[in-house]
Amino acid sequence: MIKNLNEIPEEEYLTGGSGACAGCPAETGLRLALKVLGKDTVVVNASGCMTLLVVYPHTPLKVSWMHNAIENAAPTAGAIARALKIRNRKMNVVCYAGDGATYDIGFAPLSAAMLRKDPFLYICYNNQVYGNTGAQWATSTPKFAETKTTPLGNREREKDMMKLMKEHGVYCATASIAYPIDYMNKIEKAMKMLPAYIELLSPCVPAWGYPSNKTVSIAKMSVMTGVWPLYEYYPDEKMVINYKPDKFLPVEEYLKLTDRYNNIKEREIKEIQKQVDEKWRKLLKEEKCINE
Ligand SMILES: Cc1ncc(C[n+]2csc(CCOP(=O)(O)OP(=O)(O)O)c2C)c(N)n1
Repeated sequence: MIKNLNEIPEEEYLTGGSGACAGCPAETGLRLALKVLGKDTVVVNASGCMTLLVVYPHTPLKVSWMHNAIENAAPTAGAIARALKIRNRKMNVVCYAGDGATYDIGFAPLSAAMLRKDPFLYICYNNQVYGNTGAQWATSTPKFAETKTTPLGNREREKDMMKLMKEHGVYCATASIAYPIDYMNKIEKAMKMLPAYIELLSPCVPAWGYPSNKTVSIAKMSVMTGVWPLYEYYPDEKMVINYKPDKFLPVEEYLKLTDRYNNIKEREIKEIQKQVDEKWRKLLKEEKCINE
């Protein structure tokens, strides 16, 4: 377990020269994941922004990489992990996919792979839109956020993916790029109880509309306002909430940091605040019930 920033391994398996945008936390998320997983790792990717990290014949990666159709990255990762096991090869397999691939297009294959208990780690970097195709609405898009296809603000609530994944009886956790130690330790833990699902909130510079040096502060604010709770479900049904301050900051502090809420109305901000408060009430109640 990593206890402080000095203990983060120095080895780099994702080096410079990738095609990701400046300030992209999805790329950092993979870089940090590989520091935990090490050189004997296969990354399976679903079509999306991260596909542009590796454009033949160039690659910033020092590990194996397999790009897949957007819908079937999870079963491919599962098959690779099973084949490696049969051949007695000790390698880690991680599927790294966006929220469009995870919540929507690849959801059924992901669900099946988790139920089959295929021994791989699935990390969803969640930028809450179809980023690579120009920021369209996905079922991960939060209510009232503007996207290319919801220019007046999204009218639907996002899907509760943690709740769905938990039903598969696997380790599930949320993470934030602003809390790298928490994220990396969750990866280390997850590798001991595969299959596992980790969801990393990934603010998106072009889609959310903010300066590229603000990625980490926006990610931090999502946690400090309670919008993005950090918590885990274990296969034995234990639940842990990792960050529980005495008081959260108002959600408005988070909403005003990005252009996607530029036209949000006062009553809509109140509705989001109510939604966040309600979610927390339920999470705390659930934690108490499960762990008692
Ligand atoms: C079946 C299928 N539908 C649509 C596409 C087009 N497509 C390529 S990348 C992409 C966006 C994926 O979004 P997401 O999974 O959220 O990842 P991000 O681009 O945000 O990294 C889409 C829709 C595709 N490749 N395959």
